[in-house]
Amino acid sequence: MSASDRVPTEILDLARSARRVTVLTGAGMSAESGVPTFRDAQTGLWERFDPAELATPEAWEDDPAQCWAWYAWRASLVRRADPHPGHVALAQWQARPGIDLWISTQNVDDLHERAGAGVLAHVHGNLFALHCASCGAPADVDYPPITEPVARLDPPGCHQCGGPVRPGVVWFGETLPERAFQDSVEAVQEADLVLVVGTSGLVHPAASIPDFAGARGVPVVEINPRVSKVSGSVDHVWRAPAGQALPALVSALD
Ligand code: BV8
Ligand code: ZN
Repeated sequence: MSASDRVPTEILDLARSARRVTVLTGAGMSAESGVPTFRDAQTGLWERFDPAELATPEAWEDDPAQCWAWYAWRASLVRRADPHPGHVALAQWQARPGIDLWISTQNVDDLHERAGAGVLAHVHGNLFALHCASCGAPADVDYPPITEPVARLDPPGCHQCGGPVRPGVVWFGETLPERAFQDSVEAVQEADLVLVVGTSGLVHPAASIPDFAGARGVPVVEINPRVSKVSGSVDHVWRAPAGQALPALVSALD
């Protein structure tokens, strides 16, 4: 079966004629690289914790050492993960002559970048952008290189004020980086095709970004093996994993 046979015809036609493509990715984009999605049950030591409770300022205030240990574990998972063919396909599409392709991701990992793609926005921040929780100074330290989950790790001290260093991610209850959100909305409004890949559509305001396409009649395609909160408001649904759908789509563009 050729690549174009594996791609739904209407989606392939849209992709072939698109010149300005905006791709919105969620945790499902990293799943086939072995980075668990937010909704997947946490494994091992972190199994009994709800990520939505750990990814909060309250969790950090209550117990910085537990929170820092969770992020050090997640950083070690990302570091051991490799971009999958879906990440590579997006980078290849982005490199095609005459194509503008913007990626806005809810993911805090760097898998898109490590596949060679440029990322317009990390709307929920970046796991590796460490900074001081007290004075905001960028930190010149890194997560400890752990290979197994550790229940508690004291966060390093800021080299400027001694305050605790935190991950550069957006916690629940924190506002999104204004620039990242606005750039993502503009990229959706200027696109002639929007792909929404691997997101449950549960977390706001990121989940509302695809809506800005619909308002202007820009076709929106969801790539997700399961139904999500965005499924009802997109134009085309492709029930397939990102690591299979995106390579099939990009290799069928010619
Ligand atoms: C905000 C960084 C203004 C951290 C994340 C009460 C108080 C305060 C706020 C709220 C409140 N109640 C509600 C809110 C708003 C809240 C929110 O939306 N809550 C939800 C849960 C109801 N939002 C916020 O707090 C945001 N800030 O609103 O500020 C404000 C301020 C104060 C008071 C009020 C308002 C900030 C939200 C950002 C949270 N940070 N990440 C970290 O990573 O540790 S969110 C985190 O979860 C991820 O970044 C991601 O965005 C989200 C998970 O969503 P998904 O990416 O969709 O992943 P998920 O696991 O859910 O789904 C995976 C999907 O992939 C599935 O559909 C699956 O089918 C699919 N899939 C699986 N495998 C594959 C696949 N798809 C393709 N291929 C595959 N192989
Ligand atoms: Zn500081």
